[in-house]
Amino acid sequence: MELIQEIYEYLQLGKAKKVKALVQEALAENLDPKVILDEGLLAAMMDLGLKFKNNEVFVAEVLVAANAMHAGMNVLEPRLSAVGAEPVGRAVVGTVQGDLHDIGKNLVIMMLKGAGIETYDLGVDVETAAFIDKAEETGADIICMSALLTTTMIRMEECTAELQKRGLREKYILMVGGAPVTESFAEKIGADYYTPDAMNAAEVARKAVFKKKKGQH
Ligand code: B12
Repeated sequence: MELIQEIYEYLQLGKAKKVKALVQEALAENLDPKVILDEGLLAAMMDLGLKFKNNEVFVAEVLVAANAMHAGMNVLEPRLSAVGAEPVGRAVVGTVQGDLHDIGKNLVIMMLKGAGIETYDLGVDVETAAFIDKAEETGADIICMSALLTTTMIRMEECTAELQKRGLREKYILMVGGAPVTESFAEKIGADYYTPDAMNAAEVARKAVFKKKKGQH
């Protein structure tokens, strides 16, 4: 069976060790890391998501698949995040309070690192104030918030309000994303940028930091 197809199938079965080994094998065979990610790991996770939505699989199965996804992503990370010497900028990244989904957030981190942006991973279930506190502490340029639940997206709006309250709104580039988030939602809550995927997030973040450094934020 083709390696990418095997990665796809073993990920859905939640076989972390096997997925890890297959991703290593695929890299050894010089397959493009981006293809391994998109057509193997991500395609499997998205299709499993559909099955979950249709009640064809249970949370437990999605959870073991997510573990397998992490195992594969850990192998890919060094290849996707080849960082230059001097960071372009800094970002704090986390999943909002009440939300435990971290696969997308981890991908955003990988891609930001790849774009030369130093990242601080706040993890999941992060209180709004903690995003801002960490940004202040680390001298970050960007705050990146990820949400996968319609019930937790509200935390992003809380962040714009809290930044305003602290007189810091202009100091930070606020980026939001995650499956339920849309461009119009981002606009409505006063965030600076939304992108539908991690690849674009890195590009947009890079450009936004350059603009900010030129005083155009
Ligand atoms: C995996 C998964 C889980 C795993 C999470 C494991 C983990 N470690 O992350 C587990 C099993 C724990 C889980 C639990 C739950 N889940 Co869930 N889960 C999913 C699933 C199948 C895939 C999510 C995922 O990882 N996608 C792959 C990543 C790569 O995509 P992504 O996160 O969207 O990220 C990309 C972009 O959005 C973007 N991006 C992401 N973040 C950011 C941030 C910024 C700043 C930017 C710019 C871009 C960006 O870049 C990423 C890469 O390109 C989705 C289905 C789906 N289609 O989304 C449901 C889904 C999100 N879950 C759902 C639900 C309901 C739940 C539970 C409530 C289920 C339950 N009954 O317990 C719990 C909630 C737990 C909690 N409090 O968070 C619903 C949400 C419905 C809704 N509208 O709110 C979904 C949509 C499934 C469904 N259709 O019903 N889940």
